[in-house]
Amino acid sequence: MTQPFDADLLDALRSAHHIAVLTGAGVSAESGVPTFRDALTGLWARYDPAQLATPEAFERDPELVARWYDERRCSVARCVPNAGHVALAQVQRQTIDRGGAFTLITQNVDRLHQAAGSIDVIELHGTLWVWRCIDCDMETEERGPAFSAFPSHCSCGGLKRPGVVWFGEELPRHALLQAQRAATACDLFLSIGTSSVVYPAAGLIDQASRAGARVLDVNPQETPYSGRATWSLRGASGEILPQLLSAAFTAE
Ligand code: BJW
Ligand code: ZN
Repeated sequence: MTQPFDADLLDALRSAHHIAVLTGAGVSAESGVPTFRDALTGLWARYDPAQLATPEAFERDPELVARWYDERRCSVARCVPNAGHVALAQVQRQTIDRGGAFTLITQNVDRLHQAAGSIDVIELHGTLWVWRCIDCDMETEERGPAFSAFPSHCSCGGLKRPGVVWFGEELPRHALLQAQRAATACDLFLSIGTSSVVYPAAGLIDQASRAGARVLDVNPQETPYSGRATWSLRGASGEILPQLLSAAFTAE
């Protein structure tokens, strides 16, 4: 059943000059991609994801960390975008078609937004699909089957690591700058499916709000920002976003 949405929210979706969106792992949950904090199941259950997603973990045990990321890469390869990804791609097209600006910023490493048709996606935490040699920095797109050796090696002999951003590492500067510009320039900011605890990404919500944007938070759980959002919708993004779109664009 479609829930009633605040008329101001529907109006903001239809008329905002610049919509910026920050997504997190929750957006991909309904595609079967485990959220970051739920990514360790089965044989991996005894590890803490925050301990594996560090350069120190890779230095200490490159085989273990490379295996974890390669398993996640192969599992994401079997996933397809869900209705939440598709809805965000639609809002982007609609906003651009009416002459507005739209910026999609993601913390996700699965590229399901791009698979759903979103364009110019800003990837703050890199991607599982590109691996990089720790010696010569050569990047390779890895779309094939599971690696046969862990860690795999570059032609120069160096170890290949996933092209994601680990705790303690700097985010890609250009991507972060673009994201911060959008957060401070937009008049509507959507925070979707993120626990909002990992910085600097989580800080974008406050930056947008301080710069005057109205903020929508969509998450089945409370987040540190829910109380400060202009609108807070509790539920799965794959259900709420299509309903929101249909309410905004078919009830005019
Ligand atoms: C649904 C749903 C459904 C479920 N629908 N929703 C300031 C203050 C405090 C600490 C720091 C700070 N600045 C920096 C730090 C340190 C650190 C940090 O933030 N630590 C905190 C944990 C305390 N940050 C960093 O280290 C960053 N680097 C940095 O700042 O560098 C500075 C520097 C400058 C110059 C030189 C050198 C350094 C790097 C952060 C990198 C984060 N990387 C990861 C791993 C990527 C690879 C991988 O996937 O393994 O990115 S960590 C992990 O968290 C991943 C995610 O992108 C990120 C965010 O998680 P996300 O997306 O929010 O997922 P979850 O699982 O946490 O939450 C899912 C949500 O979905 C939940 O809320 C559910 O309820 C919801 N959900 N189903 C909608 N159907
Ligand atoms: Zn190399």
